[in-house]
Amino acid sequence: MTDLPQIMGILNVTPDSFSDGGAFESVDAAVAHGVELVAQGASIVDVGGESTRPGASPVDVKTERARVLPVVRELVARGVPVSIDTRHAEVALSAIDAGALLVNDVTGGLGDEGMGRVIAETGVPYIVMHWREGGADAEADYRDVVAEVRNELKNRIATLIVQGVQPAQLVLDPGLGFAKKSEHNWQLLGRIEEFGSLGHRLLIGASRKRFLGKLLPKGAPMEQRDAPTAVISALAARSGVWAVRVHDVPSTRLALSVVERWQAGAAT
Ligand code: PMM
Repeated sequence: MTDLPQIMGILNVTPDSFSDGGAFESVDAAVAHGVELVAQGASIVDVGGESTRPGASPVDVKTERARVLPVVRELVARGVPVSIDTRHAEVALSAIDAGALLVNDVTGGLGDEGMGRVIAETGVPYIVMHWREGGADAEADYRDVVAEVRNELKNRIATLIVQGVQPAQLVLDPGLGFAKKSEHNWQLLGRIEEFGSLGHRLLIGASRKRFLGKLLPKGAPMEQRDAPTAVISALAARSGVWAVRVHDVPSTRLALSVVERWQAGAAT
Protein backbone atom coordinates (compact mmCIF):
# COMPACT_ATOMS: atom_id res chain seq x y z
CA MET A 1 0.00 0.00 0.00
CA THR A 2 1.42 3.40 -0.90
CA ASP A 3 1.69 6.04 1.84
CA LEU A 4 -0.82 8.86 1.58
CA PRO A 5 0.60 12.21 0.46
CA GLN A 6 1.52 14.88 2.96
CA ILE A 7 -0.87 17.81 2.82
CA MET A 8 0.89 21.15 2.45
CA GLY A 9 -1.51 23.94 3.38
CA ILE A 10 -1.04 27.24 1.56
CA LEU A 11 -0.61 30.45 3.52
CA ASN A 12 -0.06 33.38 1.19
CA VAL A 13 0.78 36.56 3.06
CA THR A 14 0.54 38.72 -0.04
CA PRO A 15 -1.84 41.45 -1.09
CA ASP A 16 -2.21 40.01 -4.61
CA SER A 17 -1.97 36.22 -4.78
CA PHE A 18 -3.76 33.83 -7.15
CA SER A 19 -6.79 32.89 -5.15
CA ASP A 20 -6.51 34.03 -1.56
CA GLY A 21 -4.66 37.32 -2.05
CA GLY A 22 -5.19 39.87 0.66
CA ALA A 23 -7.01 37.56 3.05
CA PHE A 24 -4.13 37.02 5.47
CA GLU A 25 -2.20 40.26 5.45
CA SER A 26 -2.12 40.80 9.20
CA VAL A 27 0.26 38.60 11.18
CA ASP A 28 -2.47 37.51 13.59
CA ALA A 29 -4.87 36.51 10.82
CA ALA A 30 -2.11 34.65 8.97
CA VAL A 31 -0.97 32.77 12.08
CA ALA A 32 -4.53 31.86 13.00
CA HIS A 33 -5.09 30.49 9.51
CA GLY A 34 -1.82 28.52 9.62
CA VAL A 35 -2.82 26.94 12.93
CA GLU A 36 -6.24 26.12 11.47
CA LEU A 37 -4.66 24.44 8.42
CA VAL A 38 -2.79 22.06 10.74
CA ALA A 39 -5.93 21.37 12.79
CA GLN A 40 -7.65 20.48 9.51
CA GLY A 41 -4.96 17.94 8.59
CA ALA A 42 -2.05 19.78 6.96
CA SER A 43 1.33 18.37 7.95
CA ILE A 44 3.16 21.45 6.73
CA VAL A 45 2.18 25.09 6.19
CA ASP A 46 3.73 26.83 3.18
CA VAL A 47 4.27 30.53 3.90
CA GLY A 48 4.75 32.78 0.86
CA GLY A 49 5.25 36.54 0.70
CA GLU A 50 5.48 37.07 -3.05
CA SER A 51 2.66 36.43 -5.49
CA THR A 52 3.57 34.23 -8.44
CA ARG A 53 0.46 35.27 -10.35
CA PRO A 54 1.33 36.30 -13.93
CA GLY A 55 1.66 40.06 -13.98
CA ALA A 56 2.07 40.39 -10.22
CA SER A 57 4.64 42.99 -9.22
CA PRO A 58 7.94 41.55 -7.99
CA VAL A 59 8.72 42.05 -4.33
CA ASP A 60 12.09 43.17 -3.01
CA VAL A 61 13.80 40.97 -0.46
CA LYS A 62 13.29 43.47 2.38
CA THR A 63 9.52 43.64 1.87
CA GLU A 64 9.23 39.89 1.44
CA ARG A 65 11.20 39.26 4.62
CA ALA A 66 9.08 41.73 6.56
CA ARG A 67 5.93 39.95 5.39
CA VAL A 68 6.94 36.37 6.06
CA LEU A 69 9.34 36.33 9.03
CA PRO A 70 6.92 37.39 11.79
CA VAL A 71 4.47 34.76 10.55
CA VAL A 72 7.13 32.03 10.30
CA ARG A 73 8.43 32.85 13.81
CA GLU A 74 4.99 32.80 15.38
CA LEU A 75 3.93 29.57 13.65
CA VAL A 76 7.19 27.87 14.67
CA ALA A 77 6.63 29.03 18.26
CA ARG A 78 3.26 27.26 18.15
CA GLY A 79 4.82 24.04 16.89
CA VAL A 80 3.59 24.35 13.29
CA PRO A 81 5.89 22.76 10.68
CA VAL A 82 6.62 25.56 8.20
CA SER A 83 7.97 25.67 4.68
CA ILE A 84 9.01 28.93 3.08
CA ASP A 85 7.81 29.64 -0.45
CA THR A 86 10.46 31.93 -1.89
CA ARG A 87 12.75 32.37 -4.86
CA HIS A 88 15.20 34.47 -2.84
CA ALA A 89 18.14 32.80 -1.12
CA GLU A 90 18.31 35.51 1.55
CA VAL A 91 14.65 35.07 2.46
CA ALA A 92 15.08 31.29 2.53
CA LEU A 93 18.04 31.57 4.89
CA SER A 94 16.29 33.98 7.26
CA ALA A 95 13.22 31.75 7.33
CA ILE A 96 15.34 28.67 8.07
CA ASP A 97 17.05 30.62 10.88
CA ALA A 98 13.55 31.39 12.17
CA GLY A 99 12.69 27.67 12.19
CA ALA A 100 11.32 26.86 8.71
CA LEU A 101 11.95 23.20 7.93
CA LEU A 102 11.79 23.25 4.15
CA VAL A 103 12.24 25.59 1.17
CA ASN A 104 9.75 25.72 -1.68
CA ASP A 105 11.17 27.54 -4.71
CA VAL A 106 8.95 28.06 -7.77
CA THR A 107 12.05 28.84 -9.85
CA GLY A 108 13.85 25.65 -8.84
CA GLY A 109 16.98 27.71 -8.13
CA LEU A 110 16.94 29.66 -11.41
CA GLY A 111 15.67 32.81 -9.71
CA ASP A 112 18.68 33.30 -7.43
CA GLU A 113 22.09 31.81 -7.95
CA GLY A 114 22.72 31.83 -4.20
CA MET A 115 19.86 29.40 -3.50
CA GLY A 116 21.83 26.19 -4.14
CA ARG A 117 24.45 27.17 -1.58
CA VAL A 118 21.83 27.95 1.08
CA ILE A 119 20.17 24.59 0.50
CA ALA A 120 23.51 22.74 0.54
CA GLU A 121 24.70 24.47 3.71
CA THR A 122 21.49 24.16 5.69
CA GLY A 123 20.64 20.62 4.55
CA VAL A 124 16.87 21.29 4.48
CA PRO A 125 14.53 19.59 2.01
CA TYR A 126 14.10 21.66 -1.15
CA ILE A 127 11.17 21.70 -3.56
CA VAL A 128 12.50 22.21 -7.07
CA MET A 129 9.64 23.38 -9.23
CA HIS A 130 9.82 23.40 -13.02
CA TRP A 131 9.95 27.00 -14.20
CA ARG A 132 10.86 28.94 -17.29
CA GLU A 133 11.93 32.57 -17.31
CA GLY A 134 8.92 34.76 -18.01
CA GLY A 135 6.49 32.18 -16.70
CA ALA A 136 3.56 33.22 -18.88
CA ASP A 137 1.86 31.33 -21.70
CA ALA A 138 4.41 32.74 -24.17
CA GLU A 139 6.89 30.23 -22.76
CA ALA A 140 4.44 27.34 -22.92
CA ASP A 141 5.74 25.87 -26.14
CA TYR A 142 6.45 22.13 -25.95
CA ARG A 143 6.61 19.19 -28.33
CA ASP A 144 6.41 16.69 -25.47
CA VAL A 145 5.76 18.56 -22.26
CA VAL A 146 6.45 15.57 -19.99
CA ALA A 147 9.80 14.75 -21.60
CA GLU A 148 10.87 18.40 -21.66
CA VAL A 149 9.85 19.22 -18.09
CA ARG A 150 11.51 16.00 -16.92
CA ASN A 151 14.72 16.92 -18.76
CA GLU A 152 14.80 20.47 -17.48
CA LEU A 153 14.28 19.22 -13.93
CA LYS A 154 17.09 16.71 -14.45
CA ASN A 155 19.41 19.56 -15.45
CA ARG A 156 18.38 21.53 -12.37
CA ILE A 157 19.11 18.51 -10.16
CA ALA A 158 22.55 18.08 -11.73
CA THR A 159 23.44 21.74 -11.07
CA LEU A 160 22.16 21.61 -7.49
CA ILE A 161 24.18 18.48 -6.78
CA VAL A 162 27.33 20.16 -8.10
CA GLN A 163 26.54 22.99 -5.65
CA GLY A 164 26.63 20.46 -2.81
CA VAL A 165 22.94 19.64 -2.35
CA GLN A 166 22.28 16.00 -1.39
CA PRO A 167 19.89 14.08 -3.69
CA ALA A 168 17.75 13.10 -0.68
CA GLN A 169 16.99 16.78 -0.01
CA LEU A 170 15.19 17.22 -3.33
CA VAL A 171 11.46 17.14 -4.00
CA LEU A 172 10.39 17.63 -7.64
CA ASP A 173 7.35 19.55 -8.82
CA PRO A 174 6.23 19.83 -12.48
CA GLY A 175 5.02 23.40 -11.87
CA LEU A 176 1.41 23.24 -13.04
CA GLY A 177 0.30 26.53 -14.57
CA PHE A 178 3.82 27.95 -14.76
CA ALA A 179 4.63 28.28 -18.47
CA LYS A 180 2.00 25.56 -19.06
CA LYS A 181 -1.27 25.65 -20.93
CA SER A 182 -4.23 23.62 -19.68
CA GLU A 183 -3.45 20.66 -21.91
CA HIS A 184 0.13 20.63 -20.61
CA ASN A 185 -1.11 20.51 -17.02
CA TRP A 186 -3.35 17.53 -17.80
CA GLN A 187 -0.55 15.73 -19.63
CA LEU A 188 1.80 16.27 -16.69
CA LEU A 189 -0.82 14.96 -14.27
CA GLY A 190 -1.84 12.01 -16.40
CA ARG A 191 1.78 10.96 -16.86
CA ILE A 192 3.08 11.99 -13.41
CA GLU A 193 4.42 8.50 -12.80
CA GLU A 194 7.05 9.13 -15.49
CA PHE A 195 8.73 11.51 -13.03
CA GLY A 196 9.11 8.70 -10.49
CA SER A 197 12.10 7.22 -12.29
CA LEU A 198 14.11 10.37 -11.48
CA GLY A 199 14.27 8.89 -7.98
CA HIS A 200 12.98 11.85 -5.97
CA ARG A 201 9.84 12.63 -4.02
CA LEU A 202 7.15 14.46 -5.99
CA LEU A 203 4.88 17.37 -5.08
CA ILE A 204 1.84 18.57 -7.02
CA GLY A 205 0.39 22.08 -6.83
CA ALA A 206 -2.91 22.08 -8.71
CA SER A 207 -4.99 23.87 -6.11
CA ARG A 208 -7.56 26.33 -7.51
CA LYS A 209 -5.53 26.87 -10.67
CA ARG A 210 -7.05 28.34 -13.81
CA PHE A 211 -7.14 25.04 -15.71
CA LEU A 212 -9.54 23.72 -13.05
CA GLY A 213 -11.70 26.81 -13.40
CA LYS A 214 -12.25 25.80 -17.02
CA LEU A 215 -14.18 22.73 -15.81
CA LEU A 216 -16.70 25.00 -14.07
CA PRO A 217 -19.32 27.46 -15.28
CA LYS A 218 -17.86 30.85 -16.24
CA GLY A 219 -17.53 33.12 -13.19
CA ALA A 220 -17.83 30.27 -10.68
CA PRO A 221 -16.32 31.30 -7.31
CA MET A 222 -12.77 30.18 -6.49
CA GLU A 223 -13.98 27.77 -3.77
CA GLN A 224 -15.71 25.65 -6.41
CA ARG A 225 -12.25 24.70 -7.63
CA ASP A 226 -11.69 22.83 -4.35
CA ALA A 227 -13.67 19.77 -5.49
CA PRO A 228 -11.56 19.14 -8.62
CA THR A 229 -8.46 19.93 -6.53
CA ALA A 230 -9.46 17.22 -4.05
CA VAL A 231 -10.00 14.70 -6.85
CA ILE A 232 -6.50 15.48 -8.10
CA SER A 233 -5.18 14.92 -4.57
CA ALA A 234 -6.80 11.46 -4.55
CA LEU A 235 -5.43 10.55 -7.97
CA ALA A 236 -2.01 11.90 -6.99
CA ALA A 237 -2.11 9.65 -3.93
CA ARG A 238 -2.75 6.64 -6.18
CA SER A 239 0.27 7.70 -8.27
CA GLY A 240 2.61 7.71 -5.27
CA VAL A 241 3.02 11.49 -5.02
CA TRP A 242 4.71 12.56 -1.76
CA ALA A 243 2.82 15.81 -1.16
CA VAL A 244 -0.02 17.97 -2.45
CA ARG A 245 -0.04 21.75 -1.95
CA VAL A 246 -3.60 22.97 -1.40
CA HIS A 247 -5.63 25.96 -0.21
CA ASP A 248 -8.58 23.97 1.17
CA VAL A 249 -7.27 21.25 3.47
CA PRO A 250 -10.58 19.62 4.58
CA SER A 251 -11.64 18.61 1.04
CA THR A 252 -8.23 17.10 0.29
CA ARG A 253 -8.16 15.39 3.70
CA LEU A 254 -11.54 13.83 2.91
CA ALA A 255 -10.40 12.73 -0.55
CA LEU A 256 -7.33 11.10 0.99
CA SER A 257 -9.50 9.30 3.55
CA VAL A 258 -11.36 7.75 0.63
CA VAL A 259 -8.07 6.60 -0.88
CA GLU A 260 -7.04 5.15 2.47
CA ARG A 261 -10.27 3.14 2.77
CA TRP A 262 -10.09 2.11 -0.88
CA GLN A 263 -6.54 0.81 -0.42
CA ALA A 264 -7.46 -0.96 2.81
CA GLY A 265 -10.41 -2.55 1.02
CA ALA A 266 -8.15 -3.77 -1.74
CA ALA A 267 -5.70 -5.26 0.78
CA THR A 268 -8.29 -7.42 2.60
N1 PMM B 1 1.98 27.30 -7.18
C1 PMM B 1 1.89 28.55 -6.69
C2 PMM B 1 2.78 29.00 -5.70
N2 PMM B 1 3.75 28.19 -5.23
N3 PMM B 1 4.84 26.11 -5.23
C3 PMM B 1 4.96 24.87 -5.71
N4 PMM B 1 5.93 24.06 -5.25
N5 PMM B 1 4.12 24.37 -6.68
C4 PMM B 1 3.13 25.13 -7.21
O1 PMM B 1 2.41 24.65 -8.10
C5 PMM B 1 2.97 26.47 -6.72
C6 PMM B 1 3.86 26.92 -5.71
C7 PMM B 1 0.82 29.47 -7.21
O2 PMM B 1 -0.39 29.30 -6.57
P1 PMM B 1 -0.95 30.23 -5.34
O3 PMM B 1 -0.58 31.67 -5.65
O4 PMM B 1 -2.42 30.00 -5.38
O5 PMM B 1 -0.30 29.77 -4.09
